[in-house]
Amino acid sequence: MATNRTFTMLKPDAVEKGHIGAILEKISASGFRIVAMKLTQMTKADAQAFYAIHNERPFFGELVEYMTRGPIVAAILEKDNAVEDFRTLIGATNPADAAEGTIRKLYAASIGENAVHGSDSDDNAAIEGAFHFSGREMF
Ligand code: DAT
Ligand code: MG
Repeated sequence: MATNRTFTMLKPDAVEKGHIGAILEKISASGFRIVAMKLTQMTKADAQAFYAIHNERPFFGELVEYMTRGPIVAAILEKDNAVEDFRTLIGATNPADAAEGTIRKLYAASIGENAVHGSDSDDNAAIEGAFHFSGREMF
């Protein structure tokens, strides 16, 4: 059964450039309710585990370096059809291919540093949310 939650990270580049407020404003204006949220920094082991599905890819080392170089904003978001609607809001993985008005089109520099994460399935939304938050941190 489809759930109504997704998981997101505002990645280190978005935090470094001061885009937290603008991105959260866009997320809220698009009808997502914040269920959980914190500023945190992933360790190398965290990033390797979170992105384990990509560990054979040529960009894996760079991805781990990037995701651990500074703080991120981790959040769980609630909305009808949350996973799919949030993927639409963030746009394509490569900002060069992202639709006008999407978060990646507005704020991402490159495919490697693409500003924001969005879960790609309901199962992964639950796994990724639980990776970052305990039950007492979800509201
Ligand atoms: P998404 O974040 O859109 O779900 P993904 O799951 O395929 O994309 O990849 C995870 C992250 O890995 C992505 O946000 C940025 C990085 N990445 C993906 N493809 C890449 C590539 N060809 N070169 C560099 N980094 C890449
Ligand atoms: Mg993905």
